[in-house]
Amino acid sequence: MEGSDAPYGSVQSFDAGSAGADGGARQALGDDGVVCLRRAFEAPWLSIVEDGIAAALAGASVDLDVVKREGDKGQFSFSSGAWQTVEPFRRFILDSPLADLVWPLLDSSTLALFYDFLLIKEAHSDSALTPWHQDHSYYPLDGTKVINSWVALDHIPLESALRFLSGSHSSSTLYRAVDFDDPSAPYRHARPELSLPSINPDACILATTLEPGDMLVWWSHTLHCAPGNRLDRRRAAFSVNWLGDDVTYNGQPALNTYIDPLLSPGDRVVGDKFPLVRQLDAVNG
Ligand SMILES: O=C(O)CCC(=O)C(=O)O
Repeated sequence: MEGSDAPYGSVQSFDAGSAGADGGARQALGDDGVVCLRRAFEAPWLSIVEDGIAAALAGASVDLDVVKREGDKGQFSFSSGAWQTVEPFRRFILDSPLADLVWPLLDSSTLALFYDFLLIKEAHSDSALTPWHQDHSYYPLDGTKVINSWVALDHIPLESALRFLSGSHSSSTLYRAVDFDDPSAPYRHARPELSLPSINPDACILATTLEPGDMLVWWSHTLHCAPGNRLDRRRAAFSVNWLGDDVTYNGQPALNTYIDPLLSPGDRVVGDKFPLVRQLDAVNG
């Protein structure tokens, strides 16, 4: 384990390549709801992601948003579920060490790809903040084995780093989804019966500085947020979301990225859109 990230608590960090990292990292993810795997990807894999970004921004991603908020010099671009049309993203997701780094953390007999998410906060996209939320609030899913693996593509100092409410995954309480564009407006698929997240100012908030290739992994019930990018340079990440063996479709309204019309409530979330990428075989499992 490494580092100190005052004034926040530190996200527990492990060297992705060191033998035995899995046990400690899994424990940290279980305790805190988030863990950091340092040096998870070397430059050649990051360069493949950059090829994917160039292709996505040039039109290969069918779900790309580019937003420039009033008063900001820089744009905020994000894209979801691009792996099916952006070949370098598909290669990174399916051929890099990613799946084998993530699977042991999920404690699941299977690993299915849910979707990828690209986030680019250009220099001085100051107001492109991400409000406190749980990823799970946006998903039409029951179950708890849903994780986000978020790979830093740039040096990310604390001031523009993600923040996590330590242990907030543990009760599996689901909070109401908030609208990222305007957190004071209702999100279109929000469930009004759920409470909005509210963060105690004395709570233990975890954060850490990242280098390109470091990867944060968190549960879909972990509350987190991020500031806008006030830096003079890009702050980008490519994240991939994964499903384990206790996840089923529940039919709640959600964005197309998270829905497969072939699924019915109660179904396992696996198919062409959400492919199974790892499975324990019956003999060794
Ligand atoms: O990187 C960010 O600014 C926000 C990422 C995030 O909250 C997410 O992917 O769920």
